Amino acid sequence: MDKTINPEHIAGNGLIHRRHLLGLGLAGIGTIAAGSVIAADTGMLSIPAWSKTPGNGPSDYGSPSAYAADVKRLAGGPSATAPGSGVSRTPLHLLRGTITPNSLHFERHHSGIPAIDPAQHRFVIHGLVRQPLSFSYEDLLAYPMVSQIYFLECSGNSGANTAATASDTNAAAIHGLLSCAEWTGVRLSTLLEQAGVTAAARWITATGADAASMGRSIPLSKALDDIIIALYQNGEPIRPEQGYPMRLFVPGWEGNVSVKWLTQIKVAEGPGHFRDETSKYTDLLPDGKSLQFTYPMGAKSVITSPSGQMQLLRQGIHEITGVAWSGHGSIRRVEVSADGGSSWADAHIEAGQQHLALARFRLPWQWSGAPAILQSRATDSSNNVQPARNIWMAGYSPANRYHYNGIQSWSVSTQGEVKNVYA
Ligand SMILES: Nc1nc2c(c(=O)[nH]1)N[C@H]1C(S)=C(S)[C@@H](COP(=O)(O)O)O[C@H]1N2
Ligand SMILES: [Mo]
Repeated sequence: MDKTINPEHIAGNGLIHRRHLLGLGLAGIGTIAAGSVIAADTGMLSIPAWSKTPGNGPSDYGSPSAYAADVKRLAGGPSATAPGSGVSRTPLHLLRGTITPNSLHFERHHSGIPAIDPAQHRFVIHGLVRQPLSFSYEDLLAYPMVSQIYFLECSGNSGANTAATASDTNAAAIHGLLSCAEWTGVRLSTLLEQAGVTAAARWITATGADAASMGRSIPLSKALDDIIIALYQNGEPIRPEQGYPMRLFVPGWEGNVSVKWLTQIKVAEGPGHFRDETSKYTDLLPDGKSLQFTYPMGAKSVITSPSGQMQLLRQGIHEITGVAWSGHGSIRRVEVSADGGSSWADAHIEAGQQHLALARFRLPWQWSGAPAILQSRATDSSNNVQPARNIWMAGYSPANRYHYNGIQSWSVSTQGEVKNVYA
C-alpha cells in the first residue's frame, strides 16, 4: 500500500467514497493494479506478432474472442424424466453492464425448444372478444412496435439460498436465472383493442406451442398496461431459446408468465388455473397454505464481483459491483456493507433506463486483508427494501423455493477466497 493514499472511509471494513477514488488519479490506479500499469521501459512500444500481418476478414455472424471462451451459460444436465426440461444460467459474475447478450440469456424450458417455422405458426386471440383474430408472423411484423429494456427473472431464481446450508457455488449457480435485454414487439393492448374485449372480461390466459403446452393466467389490467408480444431481442429476431418466433413478455413479473412460442391468448372472466399456477409457481407459507398469483418480482440485488468462488489476488482497492432490480419499479438505492451488515454505504448507480430493468451499482473498497462479509441491499421506487435472509425465511414454509429475494452474503477470507455464506 502507498502510505500517501488515505481515502475517507464511509462505512466499516474499508468502504470508501467513489469521489476519493476519482480524486486519487494515477496514484489511485497504481494502488488498484499494484503498480502494474506504471510504464517502466520503452519496450512497451514493441510491435506484437498480430500487428505485423493482416488478420481474418469480416464474417456473416460474429462470435466472441477465443480468449473469452469461458464466458458461457452454466448449463444443467438433461432431465431423465422430462425430456427437454431444464435450465441454463446467465454467467452474471463474468458480465459487466446491464444488458445480457442473446447467447448468454438464461433458459428455462418445460419441454424443450420447439422448432417452429414462422411461416406455419399462428397466434390466435379468442374468448370474450367481439372479433377473434388470427395472426401470422408476417401479420404481426406490420404492426407498430415499441422497444424497452426489461429484466426477466425466474421465480425460482436464488432459491438455492433457501437451503439449510449455504452452497459453495458461484453467482451464476445461485442467481443466474436472471437476464436483461431490449425487447421489441407489439403492445398486447393494440391487438386486444382490435379484437374488442367485451365487458365481462377480467383475465387473459396465454398458451405456448411447446409440448409442455405452458399456460398462464394474467389479469386483464396488466395485459392492457405494458405487456408486449416480443419479436426482437437486443435488436435481432428473438432466439429459439427465448420463444422464436414470438413470446409474451410481461415486464417485472415472474418469468413463468412470459409464455414463449406464444400460440393463443384467450380473454376470460377468470383465471385458467393451469398446472403452472396451481401445483407449481405458488408460494408455500409457514401454515401450509399457498399464495397464488404472486406475480411481481421483489426488490433485489447481488454483488457479482467479488462473488462466490472468486479469489482476491492482492490487498488494496477493489471495485465492488453488481446488479439490482425490482418488479415494482426502478432501483432508487443500493447500499453495500463490508462488515456483514453492521454498517452500510450508498453505492453509485449508473444512469440509464431502470424501470423494470437491471441497474448496475459500484463502490470502491479497500481490502486490508482482514476477513469481510460483503452484502448489498436494494431499495426500489415503491420503497420496498430487500430483506435479510432470516426475515425472508420467516415469511414462508422452509420448503418454498419461489420469490427468494433475501440479501446475498459473500465472505472474504484472509486468503482472499470468496464464498457464499448465510449471515
Ligand atoms: N411455452 C413456454 N413458455 C415458458 C416456459 C416454457 O417452458 N414453455 N418457461 C417459463 C419460465 S419458468 C421462465 S423463467 C421463462 C424463461 O424464459 P427464457 O428461457 O427466455 O429465459 O419462460 C417462461 N415461459
Ligand atoms: Mo421460471
